[in-house]
Amino acid sequence: MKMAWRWYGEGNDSITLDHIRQIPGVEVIVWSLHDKVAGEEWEMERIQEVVEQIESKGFKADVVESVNVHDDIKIGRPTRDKYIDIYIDTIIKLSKVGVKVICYNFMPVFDWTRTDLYKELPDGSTALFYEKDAIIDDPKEMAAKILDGAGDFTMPGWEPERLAKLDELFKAYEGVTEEKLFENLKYFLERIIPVCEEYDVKMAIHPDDPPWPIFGLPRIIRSRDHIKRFLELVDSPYNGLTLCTGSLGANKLNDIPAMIREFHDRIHFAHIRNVKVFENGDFIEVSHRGKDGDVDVYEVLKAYHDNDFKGYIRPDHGRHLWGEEKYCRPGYGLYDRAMGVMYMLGIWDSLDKRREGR
Ligand code: CS2
Ligand code: MN
Repeated sequence: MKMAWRWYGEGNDSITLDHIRQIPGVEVIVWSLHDKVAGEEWEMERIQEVVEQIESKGFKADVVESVNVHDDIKIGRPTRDKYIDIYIDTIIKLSKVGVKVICYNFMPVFDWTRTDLYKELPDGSTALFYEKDAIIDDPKEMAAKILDGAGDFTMPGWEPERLAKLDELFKAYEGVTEEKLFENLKYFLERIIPVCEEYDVKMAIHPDDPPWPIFGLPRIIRSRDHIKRFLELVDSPYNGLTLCTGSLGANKLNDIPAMIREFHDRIHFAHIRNVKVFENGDFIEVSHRGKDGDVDVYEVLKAYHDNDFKGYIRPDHGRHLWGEEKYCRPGYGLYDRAMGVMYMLGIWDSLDKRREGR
């Protein structure tokens, strides 16, 4: 296992590489060119600049999250080939600077969706919250609410440029059923995976968050059966998973340790996040400690450890603590995620010792 940390880049994250250096055990920085919208070309100079920043502080830049997929690819429009060519160009460039894993998602229109970015927990901290009844059926209104709540930060997947064209996008998705979305994903994978094999870059799809359809749009990476079907679309180790316990964990029917035991050889990147799911289906993100929520983080890590997991692990969202919500990105503060790293390393180290029979 290699411990990783998501960093939004210089001038785009209140947390610096020097902060991250002081968190024990973090070896890899998960990065991206966050100003790039889906379908835009990534210039080699920009890529090299970030990789140099990361490496100059002693980290590896092995994981990119995300290279976003243009909606035309998800919709299956004729223009998709042009965008797939650009995607392939980015994969090849990233391989040249030593990137090993690319995380992406295939959610129509939106990335993760929440109704409140700063919901107060009983201990006074705040966290991302999803209230089923507060999902506004009109996605435009919902988007405005999310962007308003995010303050000055842009939210990945909720870029204002894209949202300005929301009506048009929703129209284009008419007729894109779950079946069609699977077909379009297969088309995309059949073109990119041979390139990934040649250049040794593993693709790792992120599950849908929340793991059910919203705004009438289909979502296809959300349960064991959906994931199995996905892996069979192109049966190559390069067609793999980012297994996010927070996304899948919002549906209590998902047995995440069992999924890890079944799919571990196709999991390249593990996102560890804990969520507390309420009776009515609402959920809130909580500390990484298993007892604080409904994700049994110990069993999750044990499933990886038992299978000698060699991929990357990062703490996913955390709560905002000690006033940091004033300046950190929603879900991406320093303190709770740093504690999450230590909690995970504590479990991992003790599993190592147990294996040695100590
Ligand atoms: C991330 C996702 O913040 C998060 O929950 O795990 O936004 C993730 O980066 C994307 O879905 C991957 O494309
Ligand atoms: Mn995640």
